[in-house]
Amino acid sequence: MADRHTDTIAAVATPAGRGGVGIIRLSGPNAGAIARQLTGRPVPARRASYRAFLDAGHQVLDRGIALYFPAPNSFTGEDVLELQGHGGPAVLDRIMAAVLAAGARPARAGEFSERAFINGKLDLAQAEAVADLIAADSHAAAGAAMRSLDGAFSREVDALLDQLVELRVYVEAALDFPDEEIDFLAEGAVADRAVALGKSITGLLSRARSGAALQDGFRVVIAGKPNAGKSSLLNRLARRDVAIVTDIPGTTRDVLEQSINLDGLPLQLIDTAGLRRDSEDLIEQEGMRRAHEQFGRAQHLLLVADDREAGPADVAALRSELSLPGDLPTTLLLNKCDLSGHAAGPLRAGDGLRLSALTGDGVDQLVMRLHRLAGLEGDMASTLGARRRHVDALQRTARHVAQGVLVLKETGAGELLAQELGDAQQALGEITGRFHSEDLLGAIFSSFCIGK
Ligand SMILES: Nc1nc2c(ncn2[C@@H]2O[C@H](COP(=O)(O)OP(=O)(O)OP(=O)(O)O)[C@@H](O)[C@H]2O)c(=O)[nH]1
Ligand SMILES: [Mg+2]
Repeated sequence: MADRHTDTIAAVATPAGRGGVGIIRLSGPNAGAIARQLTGRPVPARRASYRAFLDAGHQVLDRGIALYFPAPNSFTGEDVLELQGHGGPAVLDRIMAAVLAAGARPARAGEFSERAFINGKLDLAQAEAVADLIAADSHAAAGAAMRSLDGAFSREVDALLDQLVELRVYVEAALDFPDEEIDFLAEGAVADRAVALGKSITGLLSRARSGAALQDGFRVVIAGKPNAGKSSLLNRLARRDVAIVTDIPGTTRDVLEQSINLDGLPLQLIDTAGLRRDSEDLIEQEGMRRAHEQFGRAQHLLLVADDREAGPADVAALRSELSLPGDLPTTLLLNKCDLSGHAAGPLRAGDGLRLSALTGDGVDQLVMRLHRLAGLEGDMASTLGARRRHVDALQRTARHVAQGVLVLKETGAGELLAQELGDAQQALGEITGRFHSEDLLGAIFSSFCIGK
């Protein structure tokens, strides 16, 4: 366990604004003494005490409930005090001032959760799940965050970590007894175990991806030639008139971003200016430059084309004509099928879709496609709350394991496998914080809000 903190932190834990109740939370060794000072006498452990909250001159600032949770049975693992007063900014300010005058200091963003982590109350993934539960804006995201807060994700990560360590120990032990190394390599059992482990890691990776998609949203940019119907598609998916639609090519000049909840999938949908080569219009040129900027930030591109002008085989040609990035996953949408007379639905060649943004034909299939692309399919009840950080760590873990198997097969060198397994263990351990650096902690907790 890390060194105990010697200072006591305090913050208003309820959101800014007015409400029936406002809560000030304190954590640290002086919480009990501050409770006594503010309420005139000691506050008993784990019992609601109705008290007056006093300043240093014994003036009554508010009356409310004081709750005291002595260490270690508290959220942070330290002595924690909650003062539940009335939820107005001025009254909470005055209580906060009295708390600070009594010796606490204002908490930084995420500092309560950070202390809970340092004191072993939560692992990193659980601490992040606290923030994600609060941030969740769909029932599915809240459910997934709660499962991770309960430790479901961490348990799976830890189980994989145990297997990884076991395999690593086995390999290292074999290396220490070179006489037996030949047998151990020839037998192939190690490679098989590593392959099986790699599969389990990939399985968890795909579930974590779903969780991250639920949490962060799926960022999709809509692009194509002018007048293809990009803004009409945005409006259709958003189910309201977000963007201006006209029959004048070059209607959209700026980048338009819209957060929508697409049947449970949080989507960041970005409409862009139509792309064409020969524009002389400065505003339109700037619009195209901004469109290109969006490609680097998006996870998927919906390439919209007029069904009367383009066909299933034109993706490559459009890509090069419009200078679209080659590495951004892309779905071709042949729009205005009501005018072309083609039936809406999947294209026979390639994985594009035919639809009509005007009539809505084929849009349901696009919605299903987007769910699948975001990794959200099937049973949402078992989705685990996860973040992009976790996805990234699992990807690195899987890569190291796969690389280890490869070098073992190619060179037969157990040392190289051992090295890759060590790196894999390091990457996997970052998720729950079994292995962490101070930088990592700083980056994670500073994104939390104050009072958490
Ligand atoms: N018939 C038909 N018309 C459509 C369809 N989708 C869009 N349109 C029409 O096509 C014209 C252009 O639509 P927009 O949505 O503004 O096209 P855009 O791609 O955003 O155009 P820019 O912003 O200029 O690049 C409008 O008149 C729309 O009503 C469709 O599926 N069927
Ligand atoms: Mg437009």
